[in-house]
Order: sequence, then structure tokens, then C-alpha cells
Amino acid sequence: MSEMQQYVEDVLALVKRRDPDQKEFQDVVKEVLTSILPVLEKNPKYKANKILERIVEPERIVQFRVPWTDDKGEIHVNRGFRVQANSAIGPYKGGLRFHPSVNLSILKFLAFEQVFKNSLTTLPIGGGKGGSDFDPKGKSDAEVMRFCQSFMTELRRHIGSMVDTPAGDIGVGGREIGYLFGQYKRLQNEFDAAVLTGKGISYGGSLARTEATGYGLLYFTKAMVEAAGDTLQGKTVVVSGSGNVAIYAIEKAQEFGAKVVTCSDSNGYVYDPEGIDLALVKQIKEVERGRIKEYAERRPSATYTEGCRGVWSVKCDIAFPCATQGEINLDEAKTLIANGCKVLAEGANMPSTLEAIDYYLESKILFGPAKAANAGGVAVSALEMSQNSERLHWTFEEVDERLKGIMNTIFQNAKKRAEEYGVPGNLVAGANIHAFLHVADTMIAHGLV
Ligand code: NDP
Ligand code: 2IT
Repeated sequence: MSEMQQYVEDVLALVKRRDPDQKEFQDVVKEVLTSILPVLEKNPKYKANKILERIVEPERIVQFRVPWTDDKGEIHVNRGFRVQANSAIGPYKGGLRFHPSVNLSILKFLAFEQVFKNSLTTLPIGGGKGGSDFDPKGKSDAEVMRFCQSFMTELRRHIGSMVDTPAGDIGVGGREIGYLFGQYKRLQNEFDAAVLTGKGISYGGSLARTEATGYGLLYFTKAMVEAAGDTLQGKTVVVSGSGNVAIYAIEKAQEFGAKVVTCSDSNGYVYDPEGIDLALVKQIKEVERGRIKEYAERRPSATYTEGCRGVWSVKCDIAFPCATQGEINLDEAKTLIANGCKVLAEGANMPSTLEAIDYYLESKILFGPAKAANAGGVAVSALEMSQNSERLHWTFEEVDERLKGIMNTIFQNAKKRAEEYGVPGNLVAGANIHAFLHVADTMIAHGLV
């Protein structure tokens, strides 16, 4: 084992020893650190500056109590968190997740991933993530509002447009951002627009932010597929999830001439051989906040299957996991590829297990890893902050053009780095290396802080 291999092993062991129960965090650290080995070998300064030990340790973690009352007057107490992972290249930036599964391991993994993703956007944003184990499902608007107000009453001490700027993620969309912003503004007595992104257009939100992650995923995939001499036209596509990312991934895939035949939620998936009727999905998920099962009840060509993981058994050319972490394991990756899937790009964060990723790489399919492929959302969040600073609104077309440019740049940079470091086609390594160099060199420039 080389000195640098040993260094990586030692840091992975340290992470495990410090937080033995944080499986998601350990996995993401392993993915990144093992893939940047060629950089460490070439540049001993990263080891000399203890960059790995520093980068795996969030700069700050806040955990707090979130008490709120439901519509019957009953009191509930949730946990709130903000993980401020790295501010080398800009204020902490990253979403808030409201989901019963939320814990420190998941938020540390998301915050760590965000540091590298944000670096790839080329925009000046550090990395963070936060959220709560609150479950918005089945709650009234008034309950969600009271929860958001209580959550922000504490969170506001730790954020600000020059400090940390949260946005949405699972369970946090326009409604939640509105309530959070209203409470922040009231408590601070300050209209600090860029403190949150994903805002409504009427109070400083950016056009195309709602669409950005899904559209960006497709811009990235288009660049990747075209670089390999193919197109998206006529391809059969499997999508998981039916939330913000999934909906706008489906929209752009259809615009590019692909046929999307599935979408899902945590209960099950729908298969529609005629192609997903996106207006119906939007009606059910965005307007009615219903379940995807209802799609099959209203659409004669579609069938519904209980259990969301079955979606990976549907034959396709291209797969876009857009629901959550760990949704594709090795067996599911094998099924996808055995059925002819040749392109997989991640809309969700860490949807594939480490073993599944290794299998994609071995199989030489075109693989767009999450931090590169889904960076469009946070990129447009940063553009929202730019517009807030200017006190101006850009047109949808202007934001969308910039998003396209950013996604193309991310693809090109990852591709070039993979070639430069002797692993051509491996965009996992390419993206991690490109992102790491930017963050690590800046950390060194700042001295030991
Ligand atoms: P939404 O809350 O809008 O939608 C989430 C979707 O994923 C829903 O269909 C949900 O189904 C499903 N889902 C959530 N948790 C699980 C689970 N444990 N098992 C199965 N399905 C699940 O979230 P987003 O669309 O915003 O986020 C989806 C993914 O994309 C996440 O990994 C997020 O981190 C990532 N992402 C989001 C960005 C954004 O800008 N919003 C940017 C980059 C990445 P159900 O309704 O049943 O819970
Ligand atoms: O995972 C992500 O990149 C997001 N949820 C978006 C974060 C943001 O700040 O827009």
C-alpha cells in the first residue's frame, strides 16, 4: 500500500471510529476520498496540510429542539439541525430536508456532498445542509406553518445571506420556504432576500429555480450522451420519484424527445407504456399533494405496482433515480444493465450504493454522479442570490441559458479531469478531483482555520 493509500485508509478509519453509526456519511466520504487518490499521490501538500482530516470534519453543527402544536392543540417536539460543512469558497449553502428519516448521518453526508457539488458549479458557495425529522405528509398548511416558524426561530441565529443560505430539499418546497422566509424577516426586522433560495417569484425568487435540478440533470445527460455520439431522441427512460426533481427531469426528457415510462413515490411506482402524462402527475403531486397510485386510477394506459424498488426492473435505455439515497443497490444495478440500460444519471443525492456505482463503472455505461448531474438546483440558487444582490429579476430564458452553460461546464471539467488523472470516462473520479482541487487549494490559501 502506498503512503497516500495508507493516508486515505487512516482518515476513513478515523471517520468510522469517531461516528461508528453514521453509515451514510462513511459511505460518501469513502467514495470521495478513494477517488481522489491520484491527486494525493501527485501533490503531497494535501497530506502535509491535513486536508482530508479537516475536510471530513464539518466546521460547525447545530442541533436544536423544535416544539410546535398541531391543529388539535397537541404539542409535538421535533429535532432540527444545520450542518455547516465548509465555507472555503463561499457562505455555507445547501437545502433543508423535512423527512422522518432525517438524522445527523444523513445530513452530514448531504452537507459533505454539497461542498463538492457547489464547487463544481463554479459559483462562490460553500457547503451545508439541514433539516428536521418532521414529516410534512398529511399535515395541514397551518401545521406546516407553525412548524416552520418554530424551526426558523432557532435557525435564524445561525444563517444570513453572508453566512449560510438554506433552500429546499425533500419535503421542503415553495410553501415551506415562504413560511420560513416570513418568520426570518419578522424576527430579524430585515428583508435579507438571499438568506433563503427557492423563494416565490413575488418576493425575490428566481425564475427557473423550480425547474433547475430536473432540467440541469437533462442538460448534463444530453452533454454526456452527445459526447459519446448518441442522442436522447426516442430513448426509453425510467424515472424514480415524483417530487420536484423527478417532475422537471421528466418535463425536459420529454422535450428532448425521450419517452419516460415510469415515476414513483415511497409506496410504489407507475408504469405507463404510452409515456407519462406529466400534466396529470403535476395535478396529483403539486396541486393535490396526493399519491402516485392515483395516476394509474385516472390513466387507462398505466399500471401501479406496490413497492417503489420494482421500478428498476422496468426495461429502459436511460435511468434517472430522483427520489432518495440508497434507492439502487448492486442487484438493482445489475437488473437495469442486464435489461439494456446504457445511461444512468443521478437526480437524487447518493441514490446508488457504493457497490452499484462500482458496477456501473465496470460495465462502462455512461454514468453521471449526483454531485455533477444534480448541481443545477444549487447553481440556480446561487443565481437567485446574484439577482437578490442586484435587486433585479432575470428572465426565465436568461437563467435557463446560464444553467445550460453551467451544466455543460460541469460535464466538461469532470471529463477533462478524469482524462488528466488517467481514468478516462470515470466521471465519479473526474468530478471529485475537480471539486476537491478547488476547495482544498482554497483551504490551504486561507491558512489553518
Ligand atoms: P420532493 O420532496 O419534492 O420529492 C421527493 C420524492 O422522492 C417523492 O416522490 C418521495 O415520495 C420520494 N421519496 C422520498 N423519500 C423516499 C424514500 N425514503 N423512499 C422512497 N421514495 C422516497 O424532493 P426533491 O424532488 O426535491 O428531492 C429528491 C432528491 O433529489 C433528493 O435526494 C434530494 O436530496 C435531491 N436533490 C434535490 C434538489 C432540489 O433542488 N430540490 C437539488 C439536488 C438534489 P413520497 O412522497 O412517498 O415521500
Ligand atoms: O441537494 C441540493 O443540491 C439541494 N437540495 C439544493 C440546495 C440549494 O441550496 O439550492
